[in-house]
Amino acid sequence: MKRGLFITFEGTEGAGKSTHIRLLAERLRQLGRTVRELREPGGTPLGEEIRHLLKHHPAGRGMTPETELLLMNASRAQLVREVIRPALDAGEVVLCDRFFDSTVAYQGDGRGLDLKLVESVIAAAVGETRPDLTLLLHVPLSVSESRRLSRQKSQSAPADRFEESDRAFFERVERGFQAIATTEPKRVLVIEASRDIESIAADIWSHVEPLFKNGHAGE
Ligand code: Z5A
Repeated sequence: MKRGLFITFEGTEGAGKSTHIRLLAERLRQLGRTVRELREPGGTPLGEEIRHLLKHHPAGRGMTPETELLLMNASRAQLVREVIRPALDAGEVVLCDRFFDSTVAYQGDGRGLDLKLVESVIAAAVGETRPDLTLLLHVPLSVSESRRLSRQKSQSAPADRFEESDRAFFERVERGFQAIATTEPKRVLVIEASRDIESIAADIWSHVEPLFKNGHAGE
């Protein structure tokens, strides 16, 4: 069976995930690759509705961590089956803005849910569909906060339940991401993302290009 390449981008808010997915997708398309840009939660019509519930809907106020865990993974189960698996089977490159590592970091470390429970729900959502490579963009919390504030000033963004969390929550999330990188160094690469955009993009490309040269990604 032909198989594409599945790359996920992780990291705290404003770390640059969307920016670098866009730049990498452009570069790969120039080389003739078919690229899917996805985001989580979301990425399917159903998933986008779930995203709205999770982030913006007034009914989400008071959402329990368990509900949050299940909704994130309901969106993911749909995305994996409706989009990611067919795209990979067709030999495409799938770039996803967040995937299951975010659940471990946010619902596990951030919200304090039992990590075994978190992992079993993730397993039900993704089965054998796992990223080939995860790029964990790391910025200090102060950089994440200032990028968020400048975005809030420049756009009239709707209230976001996650952005209302306190600093201690984001510190736990960050520690969660670092623990994942330590546990899975082969899959998860930490990219220092407080540098200029061009240097980060070059760094990312230096990790992605060999995957194509080694014939890892078919099309
Ligand atoms: N969540 C969860 O709890 N559990 C899960 O399982 C999953 C998600 C999948 C999704 O929010 C929320 O869901 C998220 C975690 C939770 N909540 N939080 N917090 P989202 O998708 O709306 O938000 P995000 O993933 O955090 O994305 P973001 O805020 O848009 O950040 P980003 O994509 O990493 O950054 P960006 O948009 O590329 O850049 C942000 C700004 O910084 C922008 O103006 C850029 O031009 C600028 N930027 C980027 N790079 C640089 C550099 N290098 N220098 C200067 N400026 C830069």
